[in-house]
Amino acid sequence: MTNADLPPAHSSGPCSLTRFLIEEKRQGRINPDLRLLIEVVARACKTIAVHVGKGALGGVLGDAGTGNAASINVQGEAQKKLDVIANDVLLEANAWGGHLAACASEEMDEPFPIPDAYPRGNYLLLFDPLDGSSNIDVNVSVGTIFSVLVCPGDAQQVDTQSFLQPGTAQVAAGYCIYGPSTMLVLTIGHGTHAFTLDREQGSFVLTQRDMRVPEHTREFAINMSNQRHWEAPMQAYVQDLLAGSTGPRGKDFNMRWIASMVADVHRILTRGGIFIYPWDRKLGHARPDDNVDPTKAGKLRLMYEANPMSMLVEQAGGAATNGRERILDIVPTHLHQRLPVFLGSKAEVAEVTGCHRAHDAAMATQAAQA
Ligand code: P6P
Repeated sequence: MTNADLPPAHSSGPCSLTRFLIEEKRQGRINPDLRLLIEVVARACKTIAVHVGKGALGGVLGDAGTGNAASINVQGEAQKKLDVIANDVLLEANAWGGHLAACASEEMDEPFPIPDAYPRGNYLLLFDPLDGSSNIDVNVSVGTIFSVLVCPGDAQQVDTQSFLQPGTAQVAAGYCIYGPSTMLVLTIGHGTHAFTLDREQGSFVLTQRDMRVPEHTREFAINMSNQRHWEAPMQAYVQDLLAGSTGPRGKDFNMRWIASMVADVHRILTRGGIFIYPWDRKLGHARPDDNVDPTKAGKLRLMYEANPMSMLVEQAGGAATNGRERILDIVPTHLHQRLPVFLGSKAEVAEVTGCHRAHDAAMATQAAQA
């Protein structure tokens, strides 16, 4: 831990998440309800970490559903038992505090309004309760991703439309990664900060204040098995990476792909890199410019994966686009909308986005001359 990671000089000893949030409140950066929301989500993540950590001993591995009937979520994906457990933990933890109007989850078709038995607050919580859950059965890091919006209008009238706000409207975002250590990475719009769970004390402790993504990188993260399904600018960009120092980029690149967005993004926040899940035709995705079906324009989801991760990365000095435009500027039309994702080191995101924009411009010129 370097001095930069230590709490402000006037306070001695480790800085817990609670102390950090109180200091942010003193700076006028957070109000009591949002502070409560973040503490509740952090506590729910500690509960999820216990379930994940039990592995086979907890009887929580494998698919949800009974007998041969798999449980399929709104994404058309087979749910893992831990997907359902994590979702339930987050819903129960947030139901009674009075800070939320409603929740929305990757695992639920429709938003979950706070039950009438409890008071409602002005915040909306969106989450992917257990991202990368296909990795659980092989003991690879997974995580919880969350995003916080303000409920527009009357909390008693909350509906799906209430959630359809651009990523720039987020007031907080974060993830909890269940890895060799359990870490909470959080932004409330004033930098991106990392907290490590002290398992003896049961509290998250600030271990990295103001994470920074290096502007340049030699490391890319992508699932290369989809290469034949990509559009032309993506093919050309990756070919240049693979050509290394003998090609137009003039430097060699390394590749990583954990297939758990939280783990790949955490590496990028820690040491730089670019994370890419581009549009591809493999799963019947509509073309990025077709907009025929916003739920098919990519694999990753906008509201509870791309938006929170983009806020965290931008707050750490990185960038995030869908190959054409800034992710946080996208106005959503569907709660479970998907999109291509390019995020990480700012110069590398600019490079690949430039490739896509140049391709589009050339196609437009060609069409105009036809
Ligand atoms: P693939 C996990 O299912 C996830 O949504 C992300 O966490 C991850 O980056 C991606 O999908 C992995 O996708 O096609 O490589 O399995």
